[in-house]
Amino acid sequence: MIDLNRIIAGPDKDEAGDGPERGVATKTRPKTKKPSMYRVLLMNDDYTPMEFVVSILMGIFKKTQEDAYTIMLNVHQKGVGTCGIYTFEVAETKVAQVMDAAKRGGHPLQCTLEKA
Ligand code: TYC
Repeated sequence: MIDLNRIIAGPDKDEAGDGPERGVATKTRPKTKKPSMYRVLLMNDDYTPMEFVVSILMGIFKKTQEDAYTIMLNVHQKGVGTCGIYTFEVAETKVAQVMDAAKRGGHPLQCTLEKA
């Protein structure tokens, strides 16, 4: 049978060992790049109840009650704080879940993400 690849690209090995390599480069490197990570931030405001923020941190960010209270208090005192660091899609989903819960609860709570 006629090998079309040899006709088009030439032999893929330098069989004679006396010339430049020919053929199509097919070397691949394993896909091991680490995904970019994103920090999910919670903003303070004067109206959202502390208990609501704690419930968000427990329900959406899977924090214990103690950790949730600590994070909430940190945001309350400093103005902004980190809820967690995730891949983009996870971070984006959590921000959307917080904003949706805040809207449904009638609270002005704001949540954003930034590159970690
Ligand atoms: N500052 C709010 C209050 O005093 C509580 C609060 C904490 C609101 C954290 C938002 O991200 C927040 N009720």
